[in-house]
Amino acid sequence: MKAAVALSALVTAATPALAATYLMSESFIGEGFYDNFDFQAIADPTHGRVNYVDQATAVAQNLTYASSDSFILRMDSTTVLDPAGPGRNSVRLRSKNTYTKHVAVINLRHMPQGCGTWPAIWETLEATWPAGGEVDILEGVNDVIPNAATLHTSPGCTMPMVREQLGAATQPDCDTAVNGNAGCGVKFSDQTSFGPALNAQGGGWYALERTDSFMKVWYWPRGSPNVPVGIADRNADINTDNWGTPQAFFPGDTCNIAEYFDAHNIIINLTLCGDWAGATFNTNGCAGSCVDLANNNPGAFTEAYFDIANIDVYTVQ
Ligand SMILES: *[C@@H]1O[C@H](CO)[C@@H](O)[C@H](O)[C@H]1NC(C)=O
Ligand SMILES: CC(=O)N[C@H]1CO[C@H](CO)[C@@H](O)[C@@H]1O
Repeated sequence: MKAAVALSALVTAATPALAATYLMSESFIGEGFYDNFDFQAIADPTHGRVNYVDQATAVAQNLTYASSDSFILRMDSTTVLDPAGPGRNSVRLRSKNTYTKHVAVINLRHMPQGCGTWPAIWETLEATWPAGGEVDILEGVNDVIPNAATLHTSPGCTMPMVREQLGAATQPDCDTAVNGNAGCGVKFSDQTSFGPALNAQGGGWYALERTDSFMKVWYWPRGSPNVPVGIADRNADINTDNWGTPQAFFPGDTCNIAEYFDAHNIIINLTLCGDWAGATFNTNGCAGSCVDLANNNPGAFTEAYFDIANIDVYTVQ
């Protein structure tokens, strides 16, 4: 194994022509989220105990809040719900723009935590799902660590189980019709990549690089000595070749990335219970009923919020 790693390092060093330099094309900070994302007041497709509200409601109830250096997105944590009525108010945002080849850097200070919560930052084109593919950058339920990054596709896109990444592949087939839409996931090696541990250290950075021949997802904890040059300073240009081994690497050898993935929106959503968080609530160590908690214990959701410092999008220009 050691020889193989050394060889690939040599190959990389010998091919500077492939250097992946990107320029910042968009940057979302504070109020910028209102200009560049739509609020989706839709029924939760995953049957969660939430009620996605529109922008006016979110602002009026302070479920979203923008300052000069922060954007907060949370679910309601004060209301006891009528069990026969709609779910807990929450927010689902979708970027106005779509992206193909790009790098998205997400600087998170805090992510939603708590039993029953199911937060996600991901990319897809909902109109053509699953034909246009789905890339989950940050997703999980019930505070279970670590984070997993996952692709979901139409039939015919697979990943080798062993590849050059820090995380561990969970299964090879990205097809949504296989294994109950588990997708071809990669569990991160860093246990601080999700939930309370992420929040305790002040968050960190997630980055997705999408090209026509591969995807990579990196994660760097706040304060890590490995945060690449240009990330914390938000440089106008970045070179992903200098970022080291990613947590998740999705090569294109047995999955034609350009064919399986359309131009994607960035989506940020926060649901409760439902198809995943509800189904695994007890096995994930949460007591009682997820829906009872969601209805009757608003105080259980005071930590169920994203605090996003910025999302920067880089493209090849
Ligand atoms: C809205 O939320 C922000 C961020 O959590 C907080 O600083 C502010 O005080 C809240 N405003 C109101 C009116 O509660
Ligand atoms: C409720 C909701 O919109 N859930 C979506 C959140 O994000 C994941 C992707 O990680 C989707 O699969 C869910 O449908």
